[in-house]
Amino acid sequence: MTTTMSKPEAGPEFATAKEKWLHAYRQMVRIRLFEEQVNELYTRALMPGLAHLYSGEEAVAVGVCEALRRDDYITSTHRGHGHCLAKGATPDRMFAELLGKEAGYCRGKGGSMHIADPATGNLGANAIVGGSVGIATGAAFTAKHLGTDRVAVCFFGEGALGQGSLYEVMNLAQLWKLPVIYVCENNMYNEYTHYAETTAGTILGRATAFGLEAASVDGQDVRAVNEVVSRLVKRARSGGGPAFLQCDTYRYSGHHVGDINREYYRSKQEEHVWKTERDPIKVLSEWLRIPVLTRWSRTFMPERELTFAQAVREALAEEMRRDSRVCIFGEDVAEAGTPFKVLSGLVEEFGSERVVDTPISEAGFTGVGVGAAMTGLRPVVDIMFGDFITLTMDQMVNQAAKAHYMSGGHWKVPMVMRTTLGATRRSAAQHSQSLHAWFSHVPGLKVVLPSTPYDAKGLLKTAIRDENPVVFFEDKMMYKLKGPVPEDDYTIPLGLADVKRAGDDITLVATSSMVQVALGAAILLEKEGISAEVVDPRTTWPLDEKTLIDSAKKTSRVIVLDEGYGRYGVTAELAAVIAEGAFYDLDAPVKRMGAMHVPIPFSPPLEDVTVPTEETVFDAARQLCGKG
Ligand SMILES: Cc1ncc(C[n+]2csc(CCOP(=O)(O)OP(=O)(O)O)c2C)c(N)n1
Ligand SMILES: [Mg+2]
Repeated sequence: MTTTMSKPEAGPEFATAKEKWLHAYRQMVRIRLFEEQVNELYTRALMPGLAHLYSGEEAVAVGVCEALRRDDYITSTHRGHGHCLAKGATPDRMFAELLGKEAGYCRGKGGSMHIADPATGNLGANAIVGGSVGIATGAAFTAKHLGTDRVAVCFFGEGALGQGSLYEVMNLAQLWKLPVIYVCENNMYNEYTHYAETTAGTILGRATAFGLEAASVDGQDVRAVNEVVSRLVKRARSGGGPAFLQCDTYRYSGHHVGDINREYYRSKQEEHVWKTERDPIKVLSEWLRIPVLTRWSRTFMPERELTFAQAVREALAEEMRRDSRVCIFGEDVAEAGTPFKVLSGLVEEFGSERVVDTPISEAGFTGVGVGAAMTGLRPVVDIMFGDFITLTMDQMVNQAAKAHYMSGGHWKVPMVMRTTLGATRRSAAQHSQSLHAWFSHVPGLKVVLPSTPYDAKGLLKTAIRDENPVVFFEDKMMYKLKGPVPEDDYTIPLGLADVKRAGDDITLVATSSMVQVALGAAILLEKEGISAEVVDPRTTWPLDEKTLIDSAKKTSRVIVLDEGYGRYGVTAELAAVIAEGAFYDLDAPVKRMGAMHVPIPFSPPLEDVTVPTEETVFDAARQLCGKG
């Protein structure tokens, strides 16, 4: 039977059902081939940053976007190439973006995880899990408010079910009858953790609780996805309100390209079944009775010194052995040992009762950490990227930091938050920030910034033994840095600066990763006859003002370096302390060097100029010493 099908407004018209599904087939193959190219570029080290491949999930993006008009909105995720292409983006500009080029969709400033394309209604991919649920809901609000019949689709992985903001916006969307469809791509894994371990109750139950129209569908069957989404879109366009769609699907490769195959969380057998029996392209080709056109992705394999990561792990292991109250909460901290592998091996020794994998619920598990600390445990809460501390702010600032003082000293909160800072991984602005100044600003929190493996071990052990909250920032670029670390049970007091190199002509006060930069600059300066002293405060609070001021008085010239933003940041505070304490001994104003006041760009050449380097510090120091 021949039926006339049409893609709503601005899309191609299809004379027959077969034509429509051939078009969908091509769209899926296009996405698959695109991802294969990404994989190839990446494995040949031609692509910066990280990419999360969509291979295996094509039927969801294509099934959904084929039910949308070009002017409808979508928001996407870190695994977003398929969404962008299905909504109408072109591969050339996508590749340009992935390579950090001016010709890319975001002029190279966003990269793989942040592609946005206003021309096709794509409000943007987002590297924060659950980060775009508000944006999609807001777009639906605009559509309704302006009297248009546009709808918004919010794509997210089942990992985002752990984020409270999803429930806040679903409540609003239902109360206000907004034309938004929440599409949950359930590929069963939150990185390396099965969703059954992170999801209480049912997925759909979370939407029906708010009265949303809710459905689930085989996400490998593009026709089934398209049919149900078309119904939900029609309903939303005509004022029927929001809906929630669970699409069961599977990702074929590692969590991101280049990720080693981690067999402990899913078996080769499971992968094989999905790839051979449930492949979305195969499913449709069988229905169309055409041969499968795509080639399949290849397998993605691509005195005692310790690394910084090993030193952190050793500190944790020693403290966990010493004190059974010490436990770890966080995303993928157990078998995976975190994406940076910092915690590898701990769950094997201490068990999953003490090394606890959590849902992607930073606010939730940080809050649990605060309560557990108040009632007798000593939790170490792991926030994978420092950028995600934004999600924990109330728990840290209003709860953890206040409990001791506001209870008249009754409560103690012996909790450590470990997280990362630092740019230069081509990870773009939501995975590159150094936000330690925020916590340094809050009385009740101590803030630690280790710069060597030795300091990392000694400071972390002290932090875990502290009776109140400590935030411990690790620069992710330093995890592989090697240095001497004693096997002994040593600790380093918080609030004690360290002179990392003695000098006479200029003081470089530097924190975290900037200590290594300052030491490199000091070697360059030495060749110019300038003797630089490098002072590392090690903690921004408590702050060892005396060591800083004494060094400034000795050398009379100071540069303060920190990877956080220069404006209103740590450098401002340190410079003020030195100016107040050593004013009459200074021969020049204190110079500050930090990250430029821009979101950290994805594009490698742009990213490279946003943070101080050995060369820029060298130039600044020469100038300050009158040799520039
Ligand atoms: C708020 C936040 N927490 C943690 C992460 C680190 N992270 C990136 S992807 C990911 C897993 C996401 O799982 P899911 O939502 O199911 O998407 P999938 O990768 O399976 O497509 C995690 C934990 C993040 N990007 N954002
Ligand atoms: Mg998932």
